[in-house]
Amino acid sequence: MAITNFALRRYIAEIVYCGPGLCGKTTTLEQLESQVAGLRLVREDTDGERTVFFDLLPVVRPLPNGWTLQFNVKTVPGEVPYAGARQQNLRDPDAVVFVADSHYARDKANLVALDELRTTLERNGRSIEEVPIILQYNKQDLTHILSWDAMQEMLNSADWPAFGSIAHQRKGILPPLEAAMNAAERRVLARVGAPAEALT
Ligand SMILES: Nc1nc2c(ncn2[C@@H]2O[C@H](COP(=O)(O)OP(=O)(O)OP(=O)(O)O)[C@@H](O)[C@H]2O)c(=O)[nH]1
Ligand SMILES: [Mg+2]
Repeated sequence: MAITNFALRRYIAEIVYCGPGLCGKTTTLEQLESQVAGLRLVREDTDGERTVFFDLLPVVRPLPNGWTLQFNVKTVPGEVPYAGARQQNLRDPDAVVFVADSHYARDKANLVALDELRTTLERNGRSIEEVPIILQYNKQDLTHILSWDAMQEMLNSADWPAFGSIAHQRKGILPPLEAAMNAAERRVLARVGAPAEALT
């Protein structure tokens, strides 16, 4: 949700990581935290290793006009019982990274999660077509994975930007975040009617 804080000269954008349970959303944020200096991951309620409400990683990017853009990068729990938390955390995202599990046995789980993302956004009065979506095909290190083409055919009829990753090895996790940040930045600056120099 785009917010403008005039006192801090800061815009705040929200990037939400979705995907089926155990696909690697929290691992992605944990590894991003250890990769980029100054980032601090906040874990809001966990059940063992499972996310119950959300994980939050604030990332700040300077803008040319002296303002800053803060991205609140969040994961939502992927497990079926936590639909309420997903609904709350997906009220008005500026970009979504959909993390898919590349293991061949998780094909249905990916489809169910993507379908639920679509209906959750709709219940919140948003259409998936109006939200920038980035796909992150995680667990590329596993032996029994679906091919890139099979993943694309299954999940990407909309031709969203797609990246492969091995989150626990810190591989491939920056490009999806960068793509989401760039999309969210364009969207936020357009929505808040930022001064022209902020867009240069
Ligand atoms: N082999 C492999 N394992 C991974 C990868 N990424 C994450 N994992 C493992 O998958 C398990 C689940 O990862 P999490 O990051 O907790 O998954 P999550 O998507 O946050 O799960 P929920 O919060 O329950 O929705 C952990 O044991 C991770 O170490 C990967 O790229 N390859
Ligand atoms: Mg998690």
